[in-house]
Amino acid sequence: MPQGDSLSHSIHELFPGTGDRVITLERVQELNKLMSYYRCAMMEVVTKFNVLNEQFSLQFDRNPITGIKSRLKTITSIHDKLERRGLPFSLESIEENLNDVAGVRVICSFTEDVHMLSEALMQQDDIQLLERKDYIRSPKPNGYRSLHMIVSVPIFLAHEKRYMRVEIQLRTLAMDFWATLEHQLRYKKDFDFAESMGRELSACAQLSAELDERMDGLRKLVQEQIDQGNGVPPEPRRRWKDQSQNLR
Ligand code: 0O2
Repeated sequence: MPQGDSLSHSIHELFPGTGDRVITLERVQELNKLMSYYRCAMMEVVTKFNVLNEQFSLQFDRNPITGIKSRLKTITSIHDKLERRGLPFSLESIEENLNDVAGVRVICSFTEDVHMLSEALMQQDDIQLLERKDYIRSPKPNGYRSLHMIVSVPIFLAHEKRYMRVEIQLRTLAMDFWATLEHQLRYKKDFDFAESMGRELSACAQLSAELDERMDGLRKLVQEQIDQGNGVPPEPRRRWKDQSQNLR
């Protein structure tokens, strides 16, 4: 096999699903660079949420965030999404047409935390909101609930400041439980999802919404008690180190 062919072959192996388009080494390097910019933007957003969580936990003695997940779309999935939309697979096209190459999912304790965190994030003056979809106030017909935001966030490189788009999904534990299982069930291959199963899933979404409402109600009651001075002062928090000493 001539050298050029073998290079092109191995690059296609590296990025399966990119069809028979010619991919040069230079293009691969540019693509890697773009993906690393998205990774940096994702890290910026994750840090912003970690800082908010830290500050909130100091101020109110509880964590509004129970977990943060982040992911970069794979090259194959970027390629497929552009192809489905009839758009070219190029660096410009990726940046112009895709909002979800970098994704951050923030799992919150309570529904109120979702809205509080999204507002706190948007108050930061380096971040721009490009799109906001509130599937909590207006759930999708199948029952899916989450708050989605597309933001543009600056990353500071050695000689350049660059704005990158990041998709943020904020949801409660109950919303995440439903969405994760729904995704697993719905995306099983070679399986036709019956209408009755769709109705059952939607009923489960309703249950999870009720669970959130009741937990929000409990949280408000606890807060009222604390505000009235009926709270028992919390025991000083022990660190893992202290507890292991007790075990000895
Ligand atoms: P993955 O693997 O999570 O990335 P677009 O973002 O342009 O493709 P749209 O419809 O404008 O399209 O986006 P939308 O409604 O903001 O939803 C995009 C993402 O939200 C999805 O990404 C899912 O992560 C999540 N989502 C939306 N609807 C549902 C749903 O009904 N069930 C579940 N479980 N998740 C949902 P991807 O690309 O589908 O997947």
